[in-house]
Amino acid sequence: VYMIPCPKSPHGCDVDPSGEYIVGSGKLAALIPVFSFDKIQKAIAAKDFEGNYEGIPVIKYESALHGEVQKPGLGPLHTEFDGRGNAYTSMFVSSEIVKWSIKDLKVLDRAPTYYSVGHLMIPGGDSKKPNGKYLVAYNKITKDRYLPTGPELSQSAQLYDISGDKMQMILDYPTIGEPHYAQAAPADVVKGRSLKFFKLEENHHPRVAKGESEAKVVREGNKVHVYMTAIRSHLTPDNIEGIRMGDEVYFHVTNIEQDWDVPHGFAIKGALNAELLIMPGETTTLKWVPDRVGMFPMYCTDFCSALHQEMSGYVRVSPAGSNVPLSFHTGKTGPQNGAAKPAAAAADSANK
Ligand SMILES: [Cu+2]
Repeated sequence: VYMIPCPKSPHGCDVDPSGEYIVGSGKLAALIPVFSFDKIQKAIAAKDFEGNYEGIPVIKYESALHGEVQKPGLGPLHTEFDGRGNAYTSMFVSSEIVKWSIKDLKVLDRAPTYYSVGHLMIPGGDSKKPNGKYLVAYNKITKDRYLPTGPELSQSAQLYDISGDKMQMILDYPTIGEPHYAQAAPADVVKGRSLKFFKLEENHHPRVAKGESEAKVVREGNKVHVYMTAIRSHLTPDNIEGIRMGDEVYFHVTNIEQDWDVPHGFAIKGALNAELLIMPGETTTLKWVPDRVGMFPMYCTDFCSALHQEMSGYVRVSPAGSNVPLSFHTGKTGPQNGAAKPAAAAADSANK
């Protein structure tokens, strides 16, 4: 490890696409130092140090320096690159984006931001192959920009077209927070590589129910495992009795949909941990420890169709030591003729 001095209070440290130039942005500085990786290597080999800081050698500033961008503005924070030899630095204090040439360190253009830009982003702008067509400025201060909504104001961002010599603002919009190191990529990087759903036949979850006929409720001591399926628009089973105080209930919910964009959710009233969000073909487990006797609604928590609210059911919790047998069924709301045996109930569900 080595250190290099950098004026003043360095904030962002950004490497250009070639890997040779390292931009140090001192947030209180009125210039931007650009260091050279080659020069740093040579300085280390030649032990070109100016002392050490707690045992770490400090490389001489001049020995590591490629050069300084003079009068870029005030308060440089972060730098992104367009892949055409240009760098774009956010200037917090003077509230602008400054475009400069990496090779000769000349300022080429400047565009105001509204106000006080922090991070900025060019798609792939900190990679080896930037897609240098657009730049987004993420601003920290928005006073007077939008309707006054109280002490907290919306943040703002600006989209610039940087394909020409001059930056051109093409969109100005409110955003959330000031996204830090946001990334963007051309759509075709993602398109075609996106999974639409998990194949049910490839689901090897030990508690999967691949169809409603496999749905069941199994007691193992004080642990009750519910093998549940979710499909538009019901849960199977949606009626469970015989859970007792002192039980730990595990809902293993399989979303048996095999279609794109049909996640189901699962929650039960009184669960202290998160609800589930289950992708098509996936099995996910929610642990629930009932804290009182009574009826507890359970329901899908992700809007899945116009009949979304039909995806609900009830669990009855009996007192500890109760002799209410474990039973489950689907789609029946009235009292049953005696307690259905689990196997019979499963067959019953399958026939529906
Ligand atoms: Cu649903």
